[in-house]
Order: sequence, then structure tokens, then C-alpha cells
Amino acid sequence: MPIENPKKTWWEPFNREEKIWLYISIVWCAIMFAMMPLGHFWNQNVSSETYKTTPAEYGKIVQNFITKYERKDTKGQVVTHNGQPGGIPLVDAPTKEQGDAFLLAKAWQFTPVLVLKKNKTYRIHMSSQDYQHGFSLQPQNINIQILPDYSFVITMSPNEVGKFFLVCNEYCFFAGEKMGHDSMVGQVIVEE
Ligand SMILES: [Cu+2]
Repeated sequence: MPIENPKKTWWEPFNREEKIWLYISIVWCAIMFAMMPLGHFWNQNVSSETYKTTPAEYGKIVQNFITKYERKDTKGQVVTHNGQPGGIPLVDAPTKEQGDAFLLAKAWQFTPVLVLKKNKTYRIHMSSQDYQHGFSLQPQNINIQILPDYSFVITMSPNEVGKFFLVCNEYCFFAGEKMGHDSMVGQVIVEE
């Protein structure tokens, strides 16, 4: 016996529960979509400028930046995040009026440790040396993607003194046998 066409449209009448779920998902999509522009108002989405660069070029810029602004102790030694030679250097970042500051993400660290002053404004560039990384400033929950070949610039004026952490919130690749995404944590220090 040949299969007959159904006599009525299969989805009619529309099941009530199905309708409710459909409306909920449409409303939720609209809310999520609206969050993209609205996030700018509570500073979760930071407006940024973007420039083209290369890992080699950006690496050189960051190296020069660190050499110029790295903090030295009374003996002329570079101050590092853990107090050990070879640690990540602390850099007294120039304010917006003095110049730009630079942050580099690479597997699996952020360098340098930027030291900022409260209530001053900074232009901070960020780019990656290798994979896609994430800049997640904790506990403020500011999130930015860091990609190789692009320099993102954010302008920020810290209004709180303290030590803040940068967490990589984009799963970054493993090289060979090594994995380090979960330990990729950086620091930003805000001083009076
Ligand atoms: Cu990462």
C-alpha cells in the first residue's frame, strides 16, 4: 500500500508547549543580540581600535617598550613579578599623554606586568606572538580577544588600586606535548 500524504499540515495545531519554547528562544536570541551593543554601556565590551601588525614587528615593539620603561630597583636590577631574575618585568606604563603601552600574549604568558597609576588614562595595545589568546581582566570581567597579526588598542583609566589578574579565556593551542592554557595568568598593578 503506497504511503499517503497526511491529511493535514503535520505541525498544526501547534503544540502549546512547543510554542512557549519557541517564543522563549526567540526572546532570548533578541536579548543576547542586544547585549552586543549594550555591553558598551557597562564596559563589558570595550570599544577598541585595531591595527595590522606581525608577530615579529610587535615583538620588537614590546621589547623596546620594556627596555625603555622597565622598573629597576636601587641596585639597578629589573624588578620582576616574582622577584627572580628572568621573571616577567614590571613596567611603569606611560600615560596616554606620554605615549602608548604594550602588552604581549604568547604561549603561555602575558608580558610585561603593566604598572598603572590610579585615575590616569592609558592606551594599551595588545597582540599575540602565536595563537589566539584572551584578555580577561579579573575581577572586572573585561574581555578582549588577542590575535596575532592585529594590535588592539584599548583606552582605560583604572579607578581602583590593587593587583589585578589577566586570565586567558580563549583556549590556546598546545605546542608539541606541552599544554599551558590553564596556567596562563598575567598581572596588572594599579598604584596610587
Ligand atoms: Cu592563551
